[in-house]
Amino acid sequence: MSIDIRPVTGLAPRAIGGWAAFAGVVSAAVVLGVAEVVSLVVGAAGSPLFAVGSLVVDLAPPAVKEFVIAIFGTGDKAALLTLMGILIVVISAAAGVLELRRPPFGVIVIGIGGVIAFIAVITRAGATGFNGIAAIVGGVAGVVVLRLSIERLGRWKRAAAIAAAIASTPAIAPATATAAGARAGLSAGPPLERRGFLTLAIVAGAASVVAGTGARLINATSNRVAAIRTKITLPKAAVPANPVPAGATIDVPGISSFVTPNAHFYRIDTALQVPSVDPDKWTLKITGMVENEVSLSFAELLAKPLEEHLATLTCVSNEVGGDLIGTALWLGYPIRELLAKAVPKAGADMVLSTSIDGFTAGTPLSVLQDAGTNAMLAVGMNGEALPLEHGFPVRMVVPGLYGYVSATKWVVELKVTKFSEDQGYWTPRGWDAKGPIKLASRIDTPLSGASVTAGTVAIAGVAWEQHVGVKSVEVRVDNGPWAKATLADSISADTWRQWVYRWPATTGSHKIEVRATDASGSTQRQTHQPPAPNGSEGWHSIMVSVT
Ligand SMILES: Nc1nc2c(c(=O)[nH]1)N[C@H]1C(S)=C(S)[C@@H](COP(=O)(O)O)O[C@H]1N2
Ligand SMILES: [Mo]
Repeated sequence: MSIDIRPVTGLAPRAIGGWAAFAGVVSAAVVLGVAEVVSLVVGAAGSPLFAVGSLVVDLAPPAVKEFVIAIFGTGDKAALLTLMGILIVVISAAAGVLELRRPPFGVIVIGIGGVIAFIAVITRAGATGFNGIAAIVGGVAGVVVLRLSIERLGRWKRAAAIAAAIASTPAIAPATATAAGARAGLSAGPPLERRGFLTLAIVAGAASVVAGTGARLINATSNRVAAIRTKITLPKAAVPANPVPAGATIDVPGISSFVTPNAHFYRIDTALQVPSVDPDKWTLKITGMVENEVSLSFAELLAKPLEEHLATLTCVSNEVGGDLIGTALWLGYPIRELLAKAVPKAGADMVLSTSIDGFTAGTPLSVLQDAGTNAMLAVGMNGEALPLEHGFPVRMVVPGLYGYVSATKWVVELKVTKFSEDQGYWTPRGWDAKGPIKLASRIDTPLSGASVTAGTVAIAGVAWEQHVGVKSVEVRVDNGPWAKATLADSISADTWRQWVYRWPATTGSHKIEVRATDASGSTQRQTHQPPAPNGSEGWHSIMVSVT
């Protein structure tokens, strides 16, 4: 019989307990680190570290709060966080030992920690259930790491016990085993099992600390910018918009609201992480083919006579019937005024706008200079500062052009140039250099596949061709004759128009189609075109069953 016993490694029962405690602390680091990293995607509000702290503050009875403040003074927040840190280490170490001795109670303790983090996150002001995903993913990762590392620790322990037993049997004890150590029960930790445990615990722990710390710094910045944003009071518009008149809206359940609330406004961008731009550090530079380079701070922008305009924004990727469109009340400053200060040179025909995240859009210079086009450097959206994901602190809005060639969010530079020399982000990726919005119409209600009761059914929706305007909308049922829909009043060519057709519905399954005609008299064509390279085309159609 030949047994290979390599040099032994000590593993006393107390050492086992120590390693289990270490695994517990590592799993807590995994919970926090993973949650922090996931928060990069689901929003900084998902970060549990401060959420739990502030939950504790909320729940603490006033007497405790006063006691803590009395003892620690203005250092009370640092004291709270230190105390939390110590508690997390102690409890998670205990969870590790518990998982070794009484599984699955250690895992349960870590799981409860994840649940507390989840509750803390979703109960913070402004947070949503979506932000809570970070705590859930973190909790699951922590539980998995604890379970796996305790299993590996168990394997190491068993292998060490076997090796120790062999080493203490004189007959087969090889010369390499230290007899004293073996007798003390300290011996024999076969390197393979030992390494399996240590690799998992150390790699998981170190990765969580490093990635978690990095993510925490980024989340702290975006939390800080979010806090700055909520404190901004925008100036009143020097040129206010008229309130939306009653005649511009149609009261039919299910129709798109004329102004799209910010929370429901579609979002399209290439940013994995919403850029955090501190307005105090923001500047806009007008560069390129200009007589005078212009530089503008946020305070200078707010000091200008701002204008308010309602405009509908649309994405070129919107499919026929799609929802990548919304209308907002924008507050901003006309870009043509800034260009007039910069004085573009002869030959220039494009403005390449650049976002802080590197995205670019190429917009015809003539559109931005046109006094009849309300191309704006916007700071406000529906009465508040731009939401972070819609370009805070400053973005462009150009009625009549798809977003990809005009609506640069987090904009920091306007370079006056030529289409023959520069390209926006999407142009080399297969989309047209110029993107005027196409005429389109959409049925909002009933939803396709809906079942409705026979009688009068309101078919309603929106139609748009920003900056041109919509003149009429028609509806047809089952390829029958086109019937005129009733249009709401148009408040400007830059916004969509609501329409309704009251249909005498008869039982059965029916196809309903819509088409619009614009102010210049052209009607939407039936032939379907996909979004690339310059916007979708075709009639929106739905099926309904009438009972
Ligand atoms: N920085 C930046 N700005 C951008 C984009 C982007 O990817 N990055 N996408 C554009 C596109 S394609 C559209 S349709 C609009 C969408 O604006 P919204 O997200 O506010 O609706 O933003 C535009 N501005
Ligand atoms: Mo877009």
